[in-house]
Amino acid sequence: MRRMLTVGVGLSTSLVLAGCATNAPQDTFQPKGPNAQMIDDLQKPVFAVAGIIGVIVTVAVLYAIYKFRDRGQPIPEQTHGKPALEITLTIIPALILTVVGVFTFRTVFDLAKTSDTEMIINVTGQQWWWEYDYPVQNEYGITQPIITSGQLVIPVGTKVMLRQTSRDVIHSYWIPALNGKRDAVPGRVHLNRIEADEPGIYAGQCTEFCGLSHANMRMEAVALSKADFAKWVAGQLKPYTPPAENTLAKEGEAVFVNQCARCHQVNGMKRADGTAIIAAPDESVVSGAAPNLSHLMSRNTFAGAMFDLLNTSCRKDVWDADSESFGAKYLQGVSEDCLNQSDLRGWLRNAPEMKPMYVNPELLSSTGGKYRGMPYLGLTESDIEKLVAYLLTLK
Ligand code: HEC
Ligand SMILES: [Cu+2]
Repeated sequence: MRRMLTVGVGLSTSLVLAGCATNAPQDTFQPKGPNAQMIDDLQKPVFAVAGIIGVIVTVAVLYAIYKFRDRGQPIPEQTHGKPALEITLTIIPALILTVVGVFTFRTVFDLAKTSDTEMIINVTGQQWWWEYDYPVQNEYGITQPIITSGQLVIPVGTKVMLRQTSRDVIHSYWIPALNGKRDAVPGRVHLNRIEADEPGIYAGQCTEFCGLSHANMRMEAVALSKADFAKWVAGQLKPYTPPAENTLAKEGEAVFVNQCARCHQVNGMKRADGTAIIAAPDESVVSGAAPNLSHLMSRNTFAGAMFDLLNTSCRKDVWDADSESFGAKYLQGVSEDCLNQSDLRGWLRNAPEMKPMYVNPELLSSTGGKYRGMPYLGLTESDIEKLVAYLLTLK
């Protein structure tokens, strides 16, 4: 009995302690914006009420089990019904639930409010990354649609409406510091409002099981001051600058056109005869999409925010920056000195080895020859060298 008690107490204590962490970026109890704050304001009192009731009931049950345990005593007098007690015990929970219900409904409706939206971003989930496209919104300088992936960039203090959908299976978008989760369902558009109070990076991950790399389908919201956001927009709208002739990057561009451009769009890239190169990922990938790489080096993670594009020290510099200096650091993007060479090269060498993806040739017959994710391309080390030089120009 004693040993069982020790083991039980030990196990439950370690379970509770396992929940303690100073660096917990996906902690639901640390809201960083009004939507998440509304949820927090509801969950804390409800949790307290439920907790107190839980303790009272548990203690009462344990007491009754101990006190009235069978010691061979005679069966007590049997009675039927006690209306006063039964009515009281019905009314009290009903009252508690009514109060909780009123506040819950109010929060649910407040969270669903979209009439005061200030910015719209379309969010599309697919195995196993998120695409963001910003429709034209002249008031933010978005004079042409912007397409990016992995990191959702938003201005602080702005009510942003995410219009979510999916290209394949059901995913769920959740950045705990900014709002609750909302599913992304193929053929439907679900609205999800977020707003961040302060500049910084807010982490999240897909929360609807969506296949092999579900656990690697992460996302980050990057909040910038309004001035920095305008700079980011301007950067995303910069036209394509082909690498200079006779450089490694120029050779990399040629490799890219041969090996990558069928799936990955780089806006403004042209053939020698001046015609635009348009990717057709729908011919090779089940979801019909691959990340737009036009400004790859402006984000600092890749492949569903699973890997850093920045090396350890540059990453620390950006992620640990205070909210004053964060924006300027983020906007520097990834330079050659800061590039996480090993992960990017590893990705080009063999993507499915870095992130599990269904690219097994035996499975391709079931998907009409299409991949779920980026396949192994059998590139040579010299091609990889050239590609890295080229990708570094995609600022
Ligand atoms: C068959 C289509 C296909 C081809 C060909 C392909 N990719 Fe990809 N690539 C993808 C898909 C799909 C993803 C998203 C994978 C994920 O994040 O899970 C991706 C992701 C990436 C990423 C990460 C982008 C981001 O923002 O997360 C980079 C960088 C990349 N590919 C570079 C390349 C390069 C360079 C080539 C050519 C050598 C190439 N890819 C060829 C389909 C392809
Ligand atoms: Cu998912």
